[in-house]
Amino acid sequence: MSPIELLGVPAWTVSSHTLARKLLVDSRLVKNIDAWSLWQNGTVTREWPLIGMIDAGRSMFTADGPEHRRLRLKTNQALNKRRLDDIRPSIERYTAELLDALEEAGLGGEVVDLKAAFAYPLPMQVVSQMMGVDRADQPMLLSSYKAFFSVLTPHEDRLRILAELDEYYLDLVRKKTAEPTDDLTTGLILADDGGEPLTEEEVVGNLKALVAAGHETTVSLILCAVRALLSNPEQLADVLSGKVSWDAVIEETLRWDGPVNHLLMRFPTEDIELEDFTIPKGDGVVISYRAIGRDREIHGADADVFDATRETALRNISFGYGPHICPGAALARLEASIALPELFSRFPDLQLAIPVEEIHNLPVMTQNDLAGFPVRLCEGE
Ligand code: PLO
Repeated sequence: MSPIELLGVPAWTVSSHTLARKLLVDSRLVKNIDAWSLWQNGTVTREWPLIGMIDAGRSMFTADGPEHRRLRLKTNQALNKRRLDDIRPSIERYTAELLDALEEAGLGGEVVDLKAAFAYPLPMQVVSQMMGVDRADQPMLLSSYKAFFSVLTPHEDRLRILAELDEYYLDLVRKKTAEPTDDLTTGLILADDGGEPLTEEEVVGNLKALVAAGHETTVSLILCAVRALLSNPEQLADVLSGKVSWDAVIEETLRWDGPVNHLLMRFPTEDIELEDFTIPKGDGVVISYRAIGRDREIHGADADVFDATRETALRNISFGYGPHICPGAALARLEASIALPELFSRFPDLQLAIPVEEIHNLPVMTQNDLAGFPVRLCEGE
């Protein structure tokens, strides 16, 4: 537990695996921003650049307890194993289409951006299909979220983008209410299991959360796995020969270089006494997943090394833990487990076009977002 400052706002960070697991099942920590004293007393306002990460509307992302269960039920059902089997062929098709286009662009040994041409569009295509978002709207959604996450975006633009997204999702919900189709948005609208139906605001909130979380994070998972393998050729060889599984690569990437650096925020509804410290009621608590993945107590003295054969990789909690554990974890793993082997089976000689240290992150505080990923598809002359 350490004090941090988030663009001028004080909070606590949790970087220990064991403590995070303890706090993430503690019902005294809630996600509702109204439990935050700095929000209650007006110190933090809508003018704070990170406000959109916390004041995200009523949804499964911001509710707790029985309300949270009610808000999450449909999403859990839509993302279960059987439903994911249905979506697998689409993921395979999108992957193949993008790889065809990539191959064409990089045919003559030209440098191509693996992010722009492959990792970035793929998860958006998948989540759009699940949610019933038009293909034509995908570029707008991608650029809106890109600007939302960047700390360089002027805050008034960020607030405008969030308002436009709200309007977009409200329109989508009204369209699906008028003309139900076979997608999760319609599923969230229809109460077919006798429970209390979700309100329009709640459907919009869930839709926002699903589209945002469903595309942004998976881009990073795919690219960071490729980066880890290209900078560890002996491990790549073991994967390509079948000695090490793709699942192992995915889990170690989640642990070592996962998509989420920090998750904002939770608030204690009463003082929480830990062994050597008390988290005061109403303070902000950030879970720092990047540091948690490198916790030496769990992963050993070489926790900073990427090792796909590491047994403790399976213990990563990069998708969170407790009631809010990522409902899309299996979908993200499925996407990566299709995208990565397909990419390397098409381009076994894939190589970075710049030194690995020159791959940079975007100026984003909470997410592990790479700016670009220049590669050559085949061995140069
Ligand atoms: C993005 C802005 C939306 O208006 C609301 C929203 C909901 C879910 C959040 C997402 C935002 C940001 C990325 C988050 C996602 C849930 C999981 C994902 C935090 C705030 C992660 C873990 O990165």
